[in-house]
This record gives sequence, structure tokens and C-alpha cells, in this order.
Amino acid sequence: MKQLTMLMAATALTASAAAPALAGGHAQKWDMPMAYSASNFHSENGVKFADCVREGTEGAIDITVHPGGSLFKGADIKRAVQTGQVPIGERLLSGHQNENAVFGFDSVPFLATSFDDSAKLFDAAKPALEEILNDQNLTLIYSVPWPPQGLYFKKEVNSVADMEGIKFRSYNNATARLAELTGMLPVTIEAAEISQAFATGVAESMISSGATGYDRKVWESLTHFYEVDAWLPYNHVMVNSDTWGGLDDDTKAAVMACGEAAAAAGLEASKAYTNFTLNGLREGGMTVGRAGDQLVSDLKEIGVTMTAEWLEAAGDDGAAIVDAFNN
Ligand code: PCA
Repeated sequence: MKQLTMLMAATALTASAAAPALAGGHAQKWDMPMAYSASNFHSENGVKFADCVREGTEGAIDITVHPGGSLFKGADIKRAVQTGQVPIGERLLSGHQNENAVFGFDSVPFLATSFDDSAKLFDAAKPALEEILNDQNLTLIYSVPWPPQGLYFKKEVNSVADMEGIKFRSYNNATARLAELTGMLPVTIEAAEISQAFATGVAESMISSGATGYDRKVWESLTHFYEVDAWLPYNHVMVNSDTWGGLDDDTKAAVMACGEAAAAAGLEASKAYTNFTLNGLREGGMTVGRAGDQLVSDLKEIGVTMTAEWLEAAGDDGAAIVDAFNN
């Protein structure tokens, strides 16, 4: 399996290096790694985006989506696109908050807790985000939020004190920090690997959307999902800027138009997937509902600490994002 992945990665490398710089003459074949399961709405949306691009560029760009971390794991996708190992890919940028705190704009607890607010926050962050990405040889094509983040456990939890010592699966800096501040033990695990991590007891808890719990059938190991709407993190589809610079204007416009359509369709799918997947967790046997008052107020206190830490780390950019969001 590992060998297959490496072989595929090597093939992708050759294909993109050999592709002509200009769309027009020959079709470019673009491999697009995505980290989440094929049936997840982000991945299905990615396939529709690929279809749109194929049609919109009259076959000049032919994108093949590789979901589930099959080509590159989530954590490796950004670098793969930056360095041109693949021309395009999707990544949860808050996973790279250690490179630049701005990447974590969407994981500040209780800053934006609804789809509407998260859209406002994204608009506020977009200029700074794009500038940072451009400096890293990346061109942003479209971004789609996950549903609101809630807490998963294998027991009833009514306060932060109840979380003491629990092994907690994290997916970015904010989730790891949340674990520390709640007395839990963070362990970083990709979404593609969480079913196994919960089954073997490597992790016993996480913060995520109903969507990811549903995709990974976590009811096989976990029992409770508490809706806390802590934040709505974004996945971002990015193209290597050298590849992008080699495209003619019509091709760029066609890809961007498909990106706009994908952002809108992805947002609607995320909204629809929210209740659908919470019901799916219930059908799987889990107890699903709002967190109790004590748990919420404990978490809000931790949110205040984490917001201050993020503002400190993100400096002027962070302050400008929060100001623009509040106006
Ligand atoms: N699912 C992803 C990121 C946020 C979400 O809802 C995950 O758990 O890895």
C-alpha cells in the first residue's frame, strides 16, 4: 500500500513536470490530492469542480481527484503543491498555523460559530491569506467550510473537569492547544485514520464536525457528540503558482469560474451535511445534543485564552482580520 502510494506520487511528479507550460496545445493532466473520504462533501465537490474545469477549458485541463489521502496525506498536500510535485490540491490550512498564525484564523474558539459568521470571517481573512499563500508559490482557487465543530467522547461529559486525562485526537494547533487547556492528552491523527485510532484506544475523543464522525463511523467506538459550534474550519483548494502562471488568461478565468461555483456549492453541501450527519450519528446509536451550560461556560473561558494567544501570534494581520470581521 505504501509502495503504491509512493509509486503514484512518483507518477504524479513525472506527469506534472512533463506537462506543457501553456494550456492550449496539449491537455494538461492534473492530479489533485484531497485528504478526506471519497464520500465526504468536500471530495464530491472536488470531483464536480474537476468536471467543471474539464468542460470549461474544453479539455485543456483534466483534473483527477485522489481522495482519502491516497496520493498524499493531508499534512503533506500543501508542500506537494508548493514544490510542484502536484499542480493542485486541497488542504485544511489551519493545520499549518505554526508556519503562519493567519492560517489558523478559522480555528479561534467562538469567534465565528455559524455559517454566516464564518463566511464573514473568511472574507475578512482572505486578503492576508492570499498574500501569504502567494509568497509561498500558491494560488488560492476556492475555500469551503466544514460544519461547526463539536466534541466527541466515549462517556457523558458535563464540564471541562470531566475531560481530565482523556486521549484526544487533534488535527491542528488549535485542537492540540484545546486539549492541553482542558487537561486532555493530544495526539495528532489524520481524519483518514481516526476509525482505527478510536477502535484501538489510541484516541478516545476529538473535536470535529458531525460530518467527519459520520464519514468515519465513529459510533463503533464513541458514544457522545456535544454540539458546541466552536468554529468552522476551511478546506482550501490551491494551485502551484508556477503552473498557474503558465496558463493563458481564458484558461485561468475558466478555472476561477469553476472555483467560484465550487465555493458556493460546497457551502450549501456543508450546510445540508450538518443535520444529515448529526442524524446519522444518532442512527448509529450516539447521544447527540447541545453541550450543557457548565461545559459551555468552561469552554468559553478557554476560548478567551486561545483568542488572546492567537491575536498575539497573528499580530497586525490578526488584528486587521478581527476588526474587518467585527465591522
Ligand atoms: N473534519 C476534519 C477537519 C474539521 C472537520 O470537521 C477533521 O476532523 O480532520
